[in-house]
Amino acid sequence: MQGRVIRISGLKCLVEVDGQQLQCEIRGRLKAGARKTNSPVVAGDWVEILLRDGCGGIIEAVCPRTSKFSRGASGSRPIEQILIANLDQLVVVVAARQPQPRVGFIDRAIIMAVKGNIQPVVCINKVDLVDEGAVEQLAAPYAALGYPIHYSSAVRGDGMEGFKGVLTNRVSAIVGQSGVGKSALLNYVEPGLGLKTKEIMVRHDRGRHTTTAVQLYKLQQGGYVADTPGIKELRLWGVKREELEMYYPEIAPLIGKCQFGDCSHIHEPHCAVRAASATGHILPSRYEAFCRIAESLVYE
Ligand SMILES: Nc1nc2c(ncn2[C@@H]2O[C@H](COP(=O)(O)OP(=O)(O)O)[C@@H](O)[C@H]2O)c(=O)[nH]1
Ligand SMILES: [Mg+2]
Ligand SMILES: [Zn+2]
Repeated sequence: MQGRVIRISGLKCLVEVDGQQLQCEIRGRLKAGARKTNSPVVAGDWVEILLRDGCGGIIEAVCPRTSKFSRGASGSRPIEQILIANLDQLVVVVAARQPQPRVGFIDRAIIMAVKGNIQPVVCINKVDLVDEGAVEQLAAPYAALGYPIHYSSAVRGDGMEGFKGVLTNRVSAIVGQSGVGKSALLNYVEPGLGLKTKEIMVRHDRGRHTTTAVQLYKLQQGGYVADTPGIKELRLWGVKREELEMYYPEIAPLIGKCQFGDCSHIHEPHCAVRAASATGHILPSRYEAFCRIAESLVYE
């Protein structure tokens, strides 16, 4: 039988099979290959299960993933942590203020979505806290690049029907810094969820193993959505330093136009990217985020 993994915590796995939820265990040999990816079975996975007499089942195999949202796991060893698989879209939520938007976070989330074959969508929440001009300024770079953008206030209700529409009949995950309103947005869409807002992150072991339980919720209007709590830092995974430029649609067309073929676009003379950012063709905030992210990556 086939089912979709709804939640995984430790060795226990909740799988939806024909509309029923089933507690499953993971076959030992699936875990053996886990060292490199850390993620043999993740929420969103389609799995083959064997029913057990009595109750529950055993996950025998994981079907190939059509998309995945990953990050570099925390800790010093570089390993991939797949947060969720088989998503149609990644909704990157940013607050107009409180907390102050971090361009770097938005860019990293978009990069990991594109890399993982997922459509990124930007949602600017808490529009009730600022004037229209400020919202437009925040949205401008992403609108210019053609990413879908939504505006919302989970408190005042602006844009909430539209937000609901974005999720309908799709499999989505919501990411964003803590406090941007992810849980509040989902509670509005599906009041039955009763997600806690203002949640406090639980950190163990000096913060190295931040819990990142991801759960997929089924929506009444059709579709699934996952809340992703506790992502403070979104470390890129599997993006080489020299590849980063391809994930910036405003930089990619300039590849090959710098004086040096291996230009890093950070300090070299006659750099087409630096020139474009000096004239405003590339927005300064995006260029700064590019430089900061580039410095965190290694050449291969
Ligand atoms: N003013 C305002 N506050 C909001 C909005 N959405 C959420 N909040 C508040 O922001 C805080 C954090 O929300 P929460 O949903 O827990 O954020 P999360 O950490 O991203 O899940 C809570 O106190 C919410 O009531 C909004 O659109 N406008
Ligand atoms: Mg939350
Ligand atoms: Zn350059």
